[in-house]
Order: sequence, then C-alpha cells, then structure tokens
Amino acid sequence: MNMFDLTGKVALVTGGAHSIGFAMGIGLAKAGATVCFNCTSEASRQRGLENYAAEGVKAYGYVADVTSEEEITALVAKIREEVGIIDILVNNAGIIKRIPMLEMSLADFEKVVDVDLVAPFICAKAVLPGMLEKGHGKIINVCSMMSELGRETVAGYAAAKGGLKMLTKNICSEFGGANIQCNGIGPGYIATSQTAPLRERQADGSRHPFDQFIIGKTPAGRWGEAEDLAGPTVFLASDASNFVNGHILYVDGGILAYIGKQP
Ligand code: GCO
Repeated sequence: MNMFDLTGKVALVTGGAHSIGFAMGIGLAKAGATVCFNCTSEASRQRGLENYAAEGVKAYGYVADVTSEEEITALVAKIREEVGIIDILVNNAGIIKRIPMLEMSLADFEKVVDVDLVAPFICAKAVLPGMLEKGHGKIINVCSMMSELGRETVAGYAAAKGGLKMLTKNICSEFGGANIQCNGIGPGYIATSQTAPLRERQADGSRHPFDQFIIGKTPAGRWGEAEDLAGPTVFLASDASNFVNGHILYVDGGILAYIGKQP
C-alpha cells in the first residue's frame, strides 16, 4: 500500500482553501503530502489555514491570482524557498457563469476561460521546471462533465473545461517521457457552494427541478460530496498511477455512463 504514500511530497492545490480543493488537499495531506494552497484574499487564506488546522493539517497558504503569470511564478519560487520543489500540482481553482449564450458578454466568456483554462496552463508551466529537475511530477487538472457534455447557459465553462481536457492530454504527450504524469479528475454533480443554486428548495419545499434531474441521471442516486474526490486525487498524485497519463478520471457516480431513469 505504500504506493499511495505521499510522504515527503510537496503539493500545491490552487483554490484549495475550501470546497472541492480543500477536500482534495486534506486527502493529499492524510496520505503524507505537505499541502500548499493559494486563494484570492488574505481573509480566505486565514480561513483556509483554520480549516486545515481543524483537520490536524499544517498547511501553507498564499494569496496569489492564478490568472497572473507573474504572481504564480513568484508563488512557485516562494513555495520552493519555504517548503520545497512542488511535486504535485492540482489545478482546481475555477469559476462558472451560468448565462444564456446570447446574453453572455465577451468579457464574461473570456473571464471564465481565463480562470478555468489559461490559469491551469500558467500554473503547469510554472511547476514543470521543478518537476523536470526532480525527475518526476504529477499534474492533476480538475476537469468536469462539461469536458464531455454541453448544456444550456455554460458556454464559457464547457469551452474551458473541454480545452482543459485537451491541455491535460498535451502535457501528458510533451512530458510523459520525463516521468511526469498529467491526468484530469472530472467531478460529477457535487454538492458545493458552486452548485447550490441548482439544488435550492422550491417555494413549496420541493426539490429544484435540476436537482431532481441529476438524481434521476445518476446511478448512485445522489449528488457527490467533495470528500468523494479525495481518494481519486491521492491515486493520481501517487506512484500507484505512474503508468496512467493523459486520462480523465470521472468521479461522477456513473452519470456519464447512464441514459437516465425513466421519468
Ligand atoms: C452546472 C454545474 C456543473 C458542475 C460540474 C459538473 O452548472 O452544470 O455547475 O458544471 O459544477 O462541473 O462536472
């Protein structure tokens, strides 16, 4: 079982102060990794450190904008100085804007693509030199069901997450020979603040129509929890996945495999 052991490894989880990123960070820490995370504000950094400490984890938190190549380059250098060369990068930070395409401004579309696709490129490019120096590395891109499927109102998000799937395959292609594995994790519908609007109870106390739709489309018959992503993250961050590369591991309760329950 020591092929899952991350002792001595340094991990950076972007957006790892809360939600899915935090659950992935906790999973990595419990497997032995030293976890670093970045977020967008000092308040969020403090809350993140408290969240990790409450789980008995000494994490390292930094304020850095993932869309800024300058800030991410400086972050990676600071982590190298304070913690060590990054062995594991989880490109988790992301946003979504649910706006019908004809009402979506170009600025909105570009903002989503900037955070969900350009930033993973910036972060991967910043950590790859250290991984090449060490002779190994793991990059895990948080993709989405929208890497495979579209749906109304998420044009920017689906375009970005589809691109992130292909960026994953390209990093695999370009760096697999240097013992660097780049894979994706594709969460299904996970109960987080980001999906809360899709699960809001109706005025009459009934479930949100989208909530009912997802329950009927998911063989597991439930929304996922952020903690459901911890094990797959440890797997893709560990020696257990050294011959897995360019793969998108869907953690979706089976939704992508299922036509859906007859109404
Ligand atoms: C939506 C949801 C999804 C999930 C997730 C699915 O609006 O459809 O937010 O995008 O968040 O990405 O994999």
